[in-house]
Amino acid sequence: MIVISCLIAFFFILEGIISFYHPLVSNNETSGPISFIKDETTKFPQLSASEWNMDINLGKVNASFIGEKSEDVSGWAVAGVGDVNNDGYDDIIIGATSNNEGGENAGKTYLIFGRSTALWQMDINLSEADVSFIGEDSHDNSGFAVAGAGDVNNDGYDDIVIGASGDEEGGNDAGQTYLILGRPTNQWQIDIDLAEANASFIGEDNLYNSGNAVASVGDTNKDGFDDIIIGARGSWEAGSGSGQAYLILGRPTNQWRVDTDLSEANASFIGEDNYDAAGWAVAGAGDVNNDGFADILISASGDEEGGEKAGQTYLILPYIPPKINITSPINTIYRQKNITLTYTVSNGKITFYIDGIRNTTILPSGSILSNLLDGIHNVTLVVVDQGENVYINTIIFTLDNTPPIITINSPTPGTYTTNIITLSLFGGSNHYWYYIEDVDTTNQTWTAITDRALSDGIYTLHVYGNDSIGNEGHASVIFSIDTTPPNLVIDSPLPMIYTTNTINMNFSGNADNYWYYIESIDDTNQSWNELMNRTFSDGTFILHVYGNDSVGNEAVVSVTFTINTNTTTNTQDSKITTSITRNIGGDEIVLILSTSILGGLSFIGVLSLIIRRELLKKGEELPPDNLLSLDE
Ligand SMILES: [Ca+2]
Ligand SMILES: [Ca+2]
Ligand SMILES: [Ca+2]
Ligand SMILES: [Ca+2]
Repeated sequence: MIVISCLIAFFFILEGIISFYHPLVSNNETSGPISFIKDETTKFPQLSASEWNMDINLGKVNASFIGEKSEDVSGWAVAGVGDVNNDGYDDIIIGATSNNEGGENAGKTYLIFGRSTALWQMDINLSEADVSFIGEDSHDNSGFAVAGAGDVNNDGYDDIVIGASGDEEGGNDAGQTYLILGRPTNQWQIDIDLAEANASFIGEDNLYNSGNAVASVGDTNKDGFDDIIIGARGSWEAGSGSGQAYLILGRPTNQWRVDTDLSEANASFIGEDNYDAAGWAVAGAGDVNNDGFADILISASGDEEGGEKAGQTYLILPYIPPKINITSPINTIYRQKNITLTYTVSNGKITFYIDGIRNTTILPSGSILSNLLDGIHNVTLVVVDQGENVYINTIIFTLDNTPPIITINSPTPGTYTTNIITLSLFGGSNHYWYYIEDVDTTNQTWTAITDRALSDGIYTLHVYGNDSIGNEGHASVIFSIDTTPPNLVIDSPLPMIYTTNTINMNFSGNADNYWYYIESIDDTNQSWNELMNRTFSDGTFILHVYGNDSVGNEAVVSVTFTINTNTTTNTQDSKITTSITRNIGGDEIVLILSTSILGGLSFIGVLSLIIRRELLKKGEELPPDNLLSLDE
């Protein structure tokens, strides 16, 4: 190693370079003798940042840029401007505020593109800059302040801001600031007139000196566009020389304009007192409170709160409160099981609560809330931003997938013996309609009490109802109408004269139940069964037989018969009257059979027919006077 060190020292001495750099050394230390590499195109290899030391001679650094002419004052302001041609190399800018090419002290600004180490060199004349911008008019002092603008139009190319604090478009020394948007390498050129800038901002009034300081402040409002700040140290808006600084928010390319008056800036900050010179220096502060919003630094070097020209520097912490906007669900009643959750959130960390219970997973906007039961629900989204500001948004909504319950009070299942049927309901619906199968061909409008006239038959009534959001309920009932009384036939006794005392009581027909009574004998109705015999003494009897069907329709028939066991009497000429009654169409039809019995079975008949329009009453004798004799 001693030998190697000696060789290194010897080499350095030969080059006249003593101490502040070392030659590139092959890192393949096992491959034999150390070799020294000297790049012929770069006189000075890159400086080693691991061996910084004091008093490095600027004449021995990597590159330098020399003003074009006397009194140019090049380098009055310098800045890195990021990568304005998006070639991967950051670029630099140099202001020569007193350059005269655009007029006396119009100023000029030079842009030098970044490049690989080997391509930098010392003593480059600024006339060889890649790009240059010339002040518009005499005394503009363009290049008094220069800065990278960040990416104000968010196109991937970094942008440039150049201050010309002596510009007079807005008044004597009102100042103007120019924005140059980044672009591909082949679209840059030298000697661009600043009048061709992509945007410019003109000082509000005389002596404002706007553009005396310019800076990118990053993205203060988190809209993706970097923002810039412009100082106007001479502004007298808040008093003579109070100073002012303007914030210009980034925006899309097509929204930038030249000659925008700074009174149209997005925001401005004015000095507290006369001669504060607020805006003397402006800068992006980074994010000093780590809330994600870029912060702003503005100095007022003339401020006197701490004594004459003690100065004061202001820090501004921009901030947009977090906000959640829930667009679905909304405060309404849903007739569905699944609800889509959609929302927007400005910034911050979201926590979900569904019906008051924290949801452990983050539900992205567009998620489906499923398995919700009918009822009232709420969704709460809480967002907390980096600055621990909290915003809460709660939406209450209702699910109702339950159809209304409809209860048909009338008719009830069963058989009715009336042709007028009352329809009535109990239910919670807003709107009902109904139809009766095989009767109604269209839906019928429901009214509170609806009477329907129906003939005998079997019916199915369907009732529908819906609630206010359209859930539809249905109920039905089957009922029948039977108003027809049963047919009754008295098979025995017949309307005749019996010569025996015991008579079989035999009825038939389609009645479900039969009962009877015999006038003047039975005090009460008699139950009847088949094969039932009754014994009579001689005489004439009136039998009334009743029957009904299962639903209670009742019919009655009667017969008058005679018991005569005295055969001697039969030889006498006697007149015996029997009758049989039928109920036909509501009229009582009575057949009267009058017989004259002469000598045993000989028979002379007289038939009488009477029609009466009133019902026979039980136990009432047939008045002979009422008989209409049809004696021939
Ligand atoms: Ca570049
Ligand atoms: Ca840009
Ligand atoms: Ca912005
Ligand atoms: Ca901040």
